[in-house]
Amino acid sequence: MSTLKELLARKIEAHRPRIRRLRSAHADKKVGEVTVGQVIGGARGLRFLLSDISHLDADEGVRFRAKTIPELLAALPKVPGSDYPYVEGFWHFLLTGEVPTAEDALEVAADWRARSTVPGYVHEVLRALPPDTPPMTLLSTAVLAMQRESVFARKLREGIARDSTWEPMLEDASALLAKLPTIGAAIYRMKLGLEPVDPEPGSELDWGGSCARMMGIAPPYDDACRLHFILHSDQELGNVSAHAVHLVASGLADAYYALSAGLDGLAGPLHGSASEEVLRWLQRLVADLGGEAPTEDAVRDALWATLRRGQVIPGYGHAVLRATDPRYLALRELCLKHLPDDPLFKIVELVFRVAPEVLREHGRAKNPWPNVDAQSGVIHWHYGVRDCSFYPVLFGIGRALGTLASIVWDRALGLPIEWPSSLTTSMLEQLAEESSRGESR
Ligand code: AMX
Repeated sequence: MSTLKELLARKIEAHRPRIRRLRSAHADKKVGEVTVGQVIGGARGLRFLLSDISHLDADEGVRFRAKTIPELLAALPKVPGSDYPYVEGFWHFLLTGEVPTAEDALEVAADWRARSTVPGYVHEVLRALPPDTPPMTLLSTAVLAMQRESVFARKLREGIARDSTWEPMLEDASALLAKLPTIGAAIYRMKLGLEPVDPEPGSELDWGGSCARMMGIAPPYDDACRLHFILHSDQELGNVSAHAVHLVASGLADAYYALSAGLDGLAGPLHGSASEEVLRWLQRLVADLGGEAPTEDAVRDALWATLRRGQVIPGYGHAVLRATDPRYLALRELCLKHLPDDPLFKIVELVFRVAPEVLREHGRAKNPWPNVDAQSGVIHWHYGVRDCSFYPVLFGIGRALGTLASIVWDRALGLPIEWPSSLTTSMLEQLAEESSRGESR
């Protein structure tokens, strides 16, 4: 057994009594109330999911295992020669809540490297799809195509004890994570007409660095990948992709089915493909300027023109956050270090200065501040990733970390199949009337 798995087994044993006690002694305690607005408003603010992997505060942003992003980046062991941590160490941290040593990170790195080769049939499946198939569809298809490899599904068929299901879930999660950069890079290369490659034999490169290299991009893009994957890993459990993974796995579907579903959820423009929309929006602005230097006034006009067309400003707003996304700020720091003079980054900075005030004046968005996607695409663009439709793939690779860690814990804690109740419109109207009558009495 690896030291990570041993540590995780101990953590799970220590955690199980807490859940058993909550179930047996406190199951009827109230967490909150549900309003009609929440039922028809996307369950916003409804606290009904359990996740110890990450938590999102409206003002402070995400905390991974109780650490803010700056705390996390400071605590995790760094890749030698880099200011950024091993994603492998982050995986250890997400699973166990304990800050790993460099040796712990290297143990995961060696495990993932050993399983990083993607079965040949996956490349054949991808090649069989029409050339205009979007990269996100290719990623989700590749993950689903590998479902036949699932150890979890096989163990279930063989009749594994419920308490032990987290072990094959961890096995599948590790096997999948090991291959995701290889798959992502293969999709990127395929769109450029290049053959897929495996990580270089004998290479000591970490997961993030290896993804950059397989895409054919030199350092410091390695750092951009490391940071990007960590920041996109999770954002509590209610967001579309994380919830989809958790929901599908709650029916005891394996990690391949669950992650593929989560990636499908991530593909929408209000969620994971907003970074792609941001890049398109910036390019349209540059084209409209026809060589003129961008100014605050030009950006303001472009923002208003977008809003007047009834469209959203991509990369701005958030379902939960009510402040600038700290993930945006972490990526901005990387931009200021590595690409301060990039023309698109300069426009992103202009948008940052103008958009909050425009959105406030527009008066619809509850949060006028930028989210992670306002900043991420410009980094990939700078390093030569010109196919914006590929950006959500990079988001998806990162999102796999948090969501797969979550479903390992879901099985460890024996969480049941999810089924919140629905109401009809008439029932809601009746409830609303009864409540109004009660208030006027
Ligand atoms: N530009 C213009 N209008 C916006 C807006 C934006 N960036 N953000 C929200 N609004 C509008 C909504 O469309 C809604 O309009 P309506 O009253 O006509 O229906 C109104 O403001 C209230 O919405 P909200 O409660 O503030 O947001 P929400 O929780 O419904 O949606 C989100 C959140 C992210 C989908 C929304 O802010 C949005 O569409 N942003 C742009 C797309 C984007 O950046 N998505 C990425 C989010 C992060 C991620 O998942 N990667």
